[in-house]
Amino acid sequence: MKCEFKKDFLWGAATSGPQAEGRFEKHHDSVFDYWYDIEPEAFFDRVGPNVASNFYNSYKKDLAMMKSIGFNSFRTSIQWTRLIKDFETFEVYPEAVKFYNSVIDECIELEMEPFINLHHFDLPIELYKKYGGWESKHVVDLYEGFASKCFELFSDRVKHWITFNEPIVVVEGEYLWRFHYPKLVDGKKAVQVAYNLNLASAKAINAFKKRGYHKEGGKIGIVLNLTPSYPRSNSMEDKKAADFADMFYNRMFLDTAVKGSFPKELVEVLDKDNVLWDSSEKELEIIKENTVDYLGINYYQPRRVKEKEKLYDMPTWIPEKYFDNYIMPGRRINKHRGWEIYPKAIYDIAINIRDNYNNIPWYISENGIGVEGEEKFKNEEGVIEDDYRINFIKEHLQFLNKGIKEGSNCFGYHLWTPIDCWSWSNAYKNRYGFIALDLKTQIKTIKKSGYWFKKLTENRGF
Ligand code: BGP
Repeated sequence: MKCEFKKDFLWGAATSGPQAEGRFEKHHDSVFDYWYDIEPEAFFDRVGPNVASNFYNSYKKDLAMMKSIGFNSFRTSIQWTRLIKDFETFEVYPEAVKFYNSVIDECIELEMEPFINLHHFDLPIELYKKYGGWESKHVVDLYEGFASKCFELFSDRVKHWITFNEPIVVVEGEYLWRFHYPKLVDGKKAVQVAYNLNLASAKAINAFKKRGYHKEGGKIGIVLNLTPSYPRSNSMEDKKAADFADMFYNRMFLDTAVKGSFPKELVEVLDKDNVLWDSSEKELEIIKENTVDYLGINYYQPRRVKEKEKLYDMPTWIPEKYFDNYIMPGRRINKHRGWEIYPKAIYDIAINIRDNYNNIPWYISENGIGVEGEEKFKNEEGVIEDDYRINFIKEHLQFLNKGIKEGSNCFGYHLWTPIDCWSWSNAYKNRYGFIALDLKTQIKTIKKSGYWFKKLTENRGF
């Protein structure tokens, strides 16, 4: 059966400022810049974000390469730590404005719709040190100021804005599971951070609305990494456990973004456990009134869940008090990243959005497979033959297509990522791109999947 997509479907890929640009001419550090400076051994091969894929210097060539493999859209992010000179007054660095203007203009010139994200885990370290970062409502207001400055500077040309990429990762990485600096385990703070991130997104949307950018054709959304939660069995206990995981890891952001309120049952549990966030009527009203125009969904892996079996003996509150993760026998796995491959979940997401989230417009903002040691697949012409990536994309597109045919309002598909880029602590271990990067020489070469993608976009399917 032909897997065909509509004419105006968006095709492309996503990266982020901190993972692509490099730290060239950047005067402030993000939490990741700082973490690398103080603990380089935490990063694969001790490679940090200093050069990344050199997008700051090579964006013109890079964007042209992306165009050459069929992109009609592209996502990156504006780094708070590059643009803003003074975090309290929102004074900007003129050279940063020039850089982002030029990236945006280049995208438009090449007819690639720019999707611009405002936060990809890259909080300024100063704001963590001074105020506790996302634990602080003052930082929420500073973020709103930064977002407003971006709208003011670029919204004449940028029509697709994104407030946050994967806010739940800030909560789990920094406050629960210790995979991002400051690597805390603190349930109470985690929950407050989740609330503050929701509030920050709503405040940015409010600012966008108030200044009338919608009238100029602008749209604002959020990018969430959804991990559909599947219970081990149909038992009541397993299902209840999966529901809780879904509530905490997905709906805590999804419900607020689309419906303007937190899942009631989640609030009750957090309250009962004495970890509920500090909130005010006024803030909850802002969250209620400022929902998104569209969603970006990053989909990599499902979450398999079973009822709590292990004794809960954590010194602090964690959501895993109510469920255990379940290693399903026979699951398909990407051994390089340790993530399960389960393409059908993309269909389940499509139907969930159709049925439970007002069929809001959405797109796949990330999907992809990170593979280590791809050079060994190089053919005589020097092209990496990444057939596994082509197959991975095809399988996911088939399920996406089925969801669209059944009425889900999905308008695009972006791969993670256009050009192999730097990852948060895996650095350049696993490669995700359509375009390979030679880290030493910074030479960029289109992979087989890139050539294949061009054909896919020309045929609008396969
Ligand atoms: C997503 C992030 C990306 C990217 C991707 C791949 O969660 O939004 O920034 O890094 O995952 O994951 P990783 O780089 O950890 O392999």
